[in-house]
Amino acid sequence: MNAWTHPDLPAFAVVGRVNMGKSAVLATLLEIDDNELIRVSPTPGETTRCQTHRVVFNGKECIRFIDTPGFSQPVEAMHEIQRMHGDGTPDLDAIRAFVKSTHHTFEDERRLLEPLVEGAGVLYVVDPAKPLRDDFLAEMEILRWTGRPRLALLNRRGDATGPDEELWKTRLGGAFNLTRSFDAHQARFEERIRLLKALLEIEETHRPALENTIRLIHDEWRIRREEAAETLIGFLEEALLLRVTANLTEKDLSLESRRSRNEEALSQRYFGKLASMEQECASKLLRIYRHHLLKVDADPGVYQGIDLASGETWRKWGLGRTQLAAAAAIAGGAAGLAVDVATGGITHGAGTAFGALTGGVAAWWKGGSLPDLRMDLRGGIQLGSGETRAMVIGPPRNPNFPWILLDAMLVRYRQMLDRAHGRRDAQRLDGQGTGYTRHFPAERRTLFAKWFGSCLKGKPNRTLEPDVFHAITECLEEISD
Ligand SMILES: Nc1nc2c(ncn2[C@@H]2O[C@H](COP(=O)(O)OP(=O)(O)OP(=O)(O)O)[C@@H](O)[C@H]2O)c(=O)[nH]1
Ligand SMILES: [Mg+2]
Repeated sequence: MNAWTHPDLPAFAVVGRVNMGKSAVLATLLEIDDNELIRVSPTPGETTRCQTHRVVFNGKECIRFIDTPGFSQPVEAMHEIQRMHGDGTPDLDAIRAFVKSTHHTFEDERRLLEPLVEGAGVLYVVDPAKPLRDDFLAEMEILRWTGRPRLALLNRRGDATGPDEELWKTRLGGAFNLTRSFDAHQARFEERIRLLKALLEIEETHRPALENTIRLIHDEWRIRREEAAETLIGFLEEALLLRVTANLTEKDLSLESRRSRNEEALSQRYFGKLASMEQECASKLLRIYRHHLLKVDADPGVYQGIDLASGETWRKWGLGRTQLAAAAAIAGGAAGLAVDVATGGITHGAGTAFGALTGGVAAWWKGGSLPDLRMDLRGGIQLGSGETRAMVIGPPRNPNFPWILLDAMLVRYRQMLDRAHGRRDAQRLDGQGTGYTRHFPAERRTLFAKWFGSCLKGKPNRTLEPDVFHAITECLEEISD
């Protein structure tokens, strides 16, 4: 019975010299960032036994890959196979005899060749920046003798090219059915699909199974994008509806020093909650895309930069002033947001004059510490023995705010898609970078302006939601390219 392969399933063994990035290639291809499942490490000889990784859809295995220990003595192993075989070119039977022999000296080679003897195809990983020495040629020769379908993968580290690059290509071209590049630290979805399609080209026997697998991977990717879009909509709605409340006595409110302390504390709470919502949304995206090592940075302090006077903020995030005004105008003066844009949003002075209730917090904003939050004082709440009033603080009045929230998430989404699962270093998604909403077509801008406006007013427009969902999905697809 075969230990590594099954006649109905395409199987590929990832082979090559120790430390060439075999495990990293597999980890990126299969989106496994867990070192317990695939050990990727700068220490050579980390993978000491073959290990199967199954790709399963709906409980059914579609394709399997086998991570293998690296070649450690290829030249000696090649000579041994030739010696055992005698005259002529060794074939699969000769390799089988070598695998079954009881040499202690060639343990790695015997282990890594076992899946090939059982029928697995070959994914041979090399770093073309390395000098092409005899031991690499010996590896290629042994793999050629197996007669199995063979794909050579150039896993270049960074931009480094070596003096033997062309020679590598020539020699690989002679010993393999196909040569492709795949950067285990950079490859994204499209490159992963391209690699699978290359396997399709070399493995005739399992063509339908491979085609089906590629279809399933595409379908699953689309489902993920839809889940991500739903997550984003949920987050935006929750964030725009967010209000924090404190019950204050008349004294708390009338004494200027107490009042501003309370306002400040409440604003801090508001931004703290907002940051945890961002954190939660980004964490959900990470789960959808199977990232465990990536972490999220959500800093309540970033919104301190939401200042209408700062051209930098306008340019970096969200829509420009004219775009915003246009979006709002087309949205049909959807009260709240549109009014802000028409009257208060453009200049700081007009903004504070417009919102009578925001007067108290405007002071910090001028001082650059916190943006101008919506504030409301509701009377008549009884708390304990004394009369209290509820101080409610809501989203920043800056009409750019919803766009900035969306942009920060879209930037994180892109940062996440750019992260290859084969990497093992720490990285944080900070959402800092040039946003995308500025480039939205006018129609999409108007749609979002309407929907944001409804959320900011506390009444999310449900009838717009299908269109918003569609628009976000479309936008995530654009970002993925
Ligand atoms: N920069 C960069 N580093 C890489 C790339 N692929 C692998 N590495 C690094 O190279 C080292 C070895 O990678 P592994 O995937 O463990 O190599 P391996 O061939 O499985 O090694 P063994 O199992 O020990 O034979 C790790 O530190 C990887 O992070 C790459 O595409 N770019
Ligand atoms: Mg390994």
